[in-house]
Amino acid sequence: MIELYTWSTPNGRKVSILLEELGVPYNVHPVDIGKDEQFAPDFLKIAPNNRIPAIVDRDTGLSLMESGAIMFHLAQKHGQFLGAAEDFPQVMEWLMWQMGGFGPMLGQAHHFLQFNPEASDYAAARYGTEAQRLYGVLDRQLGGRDYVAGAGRGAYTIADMAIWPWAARFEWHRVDLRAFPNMREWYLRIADREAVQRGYQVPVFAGEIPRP
Ligand SMILES: N[C@@H](CCC(=O)N[C@@H](CS)C(=O)NCC(=O)O)C(=O)O
Repeated sequence: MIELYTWSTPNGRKVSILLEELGVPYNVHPVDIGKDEQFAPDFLKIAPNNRIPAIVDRDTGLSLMESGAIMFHLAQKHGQFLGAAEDFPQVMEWLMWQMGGFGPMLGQAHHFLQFNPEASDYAAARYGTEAQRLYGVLDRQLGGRDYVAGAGRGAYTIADMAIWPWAARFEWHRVDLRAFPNMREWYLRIADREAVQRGYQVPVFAGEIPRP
């Protein structure tokens, strides 16, 4: 049994989507970051970086923070969503691209474009331009493919599940997904999955998935 500590954000949804895709049982522990619950001493014991998501795997006693590490652990444990053996380096490449770029840069875009757009023209331009660049990178990767990693048209893996919840905030990034047609098709393909629809609404219903 997995204990999932999460909130309704892109990083949190990565793990709830994967758990739904795996179909494994899990208990949800909401950590409302709007109320600073991520700083509670009990949560710190599980997540030393004070951020969601985190899990405790009760089968082994392992506690883990960092969504990429959690996803890799769960996918490896259940032998799913890592693609074929020869796909593995590319799955990691795009998972790391999300962890190092598509997540952190777009997280800054949320602050400077969505929450405080008047604060700094420089910051808004910097993160707005970077968002457009990252969407362009993904759109090019998805040309002629169904999923980001894997041979041929690709395989649905944790790399897609890591990137997709961030793409679901395209409106906050001031991105018109119609300008990135390969990515839009990929986004809608994943949005149509029932497991994704369930995982998106963990731990609380947060409105319908945006459809460009
Ligand atoms: N690299 C971490 C980032 C986690 C992260 O930034 N989580 C956000 C929500 S999406 C959070 O907990 N924010 C609380 C805060 O900023 O205090 C991961 O991928 O798990």
